[in-house]
Amino acid sequence: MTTYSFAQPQALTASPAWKALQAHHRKICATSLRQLFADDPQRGDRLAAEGAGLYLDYAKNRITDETLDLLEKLAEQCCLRQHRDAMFSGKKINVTEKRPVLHVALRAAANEQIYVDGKNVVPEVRATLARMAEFAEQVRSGAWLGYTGKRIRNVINIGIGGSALGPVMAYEALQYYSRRDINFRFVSNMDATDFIEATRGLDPAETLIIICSKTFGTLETLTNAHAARDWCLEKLIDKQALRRHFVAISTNAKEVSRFGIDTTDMFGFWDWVGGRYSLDSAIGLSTMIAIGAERFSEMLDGFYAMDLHFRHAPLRQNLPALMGLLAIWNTNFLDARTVAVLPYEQYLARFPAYLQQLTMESNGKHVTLGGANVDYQTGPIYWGEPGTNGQHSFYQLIHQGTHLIPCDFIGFCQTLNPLGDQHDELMSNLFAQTEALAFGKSLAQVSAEGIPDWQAPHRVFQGNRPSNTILAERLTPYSLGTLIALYEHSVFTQGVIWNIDSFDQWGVELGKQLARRTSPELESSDEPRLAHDSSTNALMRRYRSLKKE
Ligand code: G6Q
Repeated sequence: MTTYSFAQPQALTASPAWKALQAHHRKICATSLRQLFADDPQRGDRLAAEGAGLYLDYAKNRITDETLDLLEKLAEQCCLRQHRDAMFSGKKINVTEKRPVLHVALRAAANEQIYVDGKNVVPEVRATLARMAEFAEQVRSGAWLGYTGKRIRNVINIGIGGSALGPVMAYEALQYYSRRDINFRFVSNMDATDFIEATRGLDPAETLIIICSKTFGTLETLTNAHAARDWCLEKLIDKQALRRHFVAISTNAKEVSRFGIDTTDMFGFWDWVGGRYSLDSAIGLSTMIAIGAERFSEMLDGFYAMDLHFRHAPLRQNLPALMGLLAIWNTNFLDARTVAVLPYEQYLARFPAYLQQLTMESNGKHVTLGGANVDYQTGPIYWGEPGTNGQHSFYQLIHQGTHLIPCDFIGFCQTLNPLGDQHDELMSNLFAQTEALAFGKSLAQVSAEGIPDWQAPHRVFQGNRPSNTILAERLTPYSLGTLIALYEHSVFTQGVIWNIDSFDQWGVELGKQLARRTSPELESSDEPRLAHDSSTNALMRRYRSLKKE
């Protein structure tokens, strides 16, 4: 198959590869990780892969070589390779929105050619990056001044969802590399507290506001953008001032200019970039101002290196494909419903939140590309916190609870902030946790430690709990890029197997519509006739009456 086609030859669960995996699962489900490691002393070296500077240890998954063979057959049956090539060549694989999916074009090398409707998009991408770089460097150097001649000391990014989570996560992740004499703040919530707290203590004359909205029609973002305009004008008075303090990132030039931002102060992107895949586009402007154009370009190089790896590495060494297929195994055959992402790196504190959108908005779907209801689980719930903090809260459940929770541990061999032997301590916790999850502690071991019989059962760890460990040398813009692209392509791999559209988000659209209907009913001064269900009516009446008081 060389051309893109979304039609799977038969229902996934009735397909030979799926049935073979089910039979295989029945055969090996009683085999423990303890046994698998005992049977093969080389397992830890064999079940590992390296690509784009990342090392993936997947030996602590409940798999055998046969599992991998069968998962590879599943990938072939579902045409993973062909779908991947379709994405990279600009085919309209987002079928419900009839769009190509080309975040990979945002980091493609300058000499690559990727066509959308007969036009190579790479030169446009590069031209936008060059404009962003020029602007970012002006702000950083102080050449770009506010209306009253003051330097820009504060940058506020206003946007929500895909127009916020990437910028916040990347800013925090790369804070080590960022300018410390510029404050970066992020406003997304409709709750005015977000805007009020973000602007508290800031001088509008020293503030640059970046309005990020692909559609420029999102209620939260426009509301906060208007609040920001009022906040600026209260101090700066003259509307002309806004040109020195506002820029827009959008695909919608008409709405940008209707809002009052000159389109020469707008950085564009394209409808083939999904919100949650847009950090590499102009949506990353705040990141570029924070770390500079050169480091931003290193981040894009990291993404690109993982793109090349995903395209060219054989499946057994292909990190995103392996992670995606292991997620299928854990979700659909071991019946795991969630995945914990556990970065042992404080700078990645927002990485799990970023991944929640990437994974769950992409693969939280219940129908196939053809519109049929699926009869298997799709995207699991992603969640997590940095280690070691999580160890003192929810790890209890991961170790001894009744849910099976596959974990992704992420660690770096070198720290950016050396302090005594703290980094060794941190990493020893990571390694020890993966060991404890896999191998547990039996009743015999507990008793041998002299634990009294009555307490011993409480101190048993069943083990056999799967995890991946991802190691990189050091947290840099480049390694961050590889890490994000790793998950992007893992999500893609899962979506292909499940035969769903990983690139639409109709569930998000619903929220946008519903709020438009209810808000006039809350705001009107006359008692409105509410025609919701009795529960919603009662809640709204209660809110209206208490709000008056
Ligand atoms: C992401 C989603 C969604 C979107 C926000 C903001 O993939 O589409 O999270 O990013 O709803 O949309 P705008 O950028 O259009 O304001």
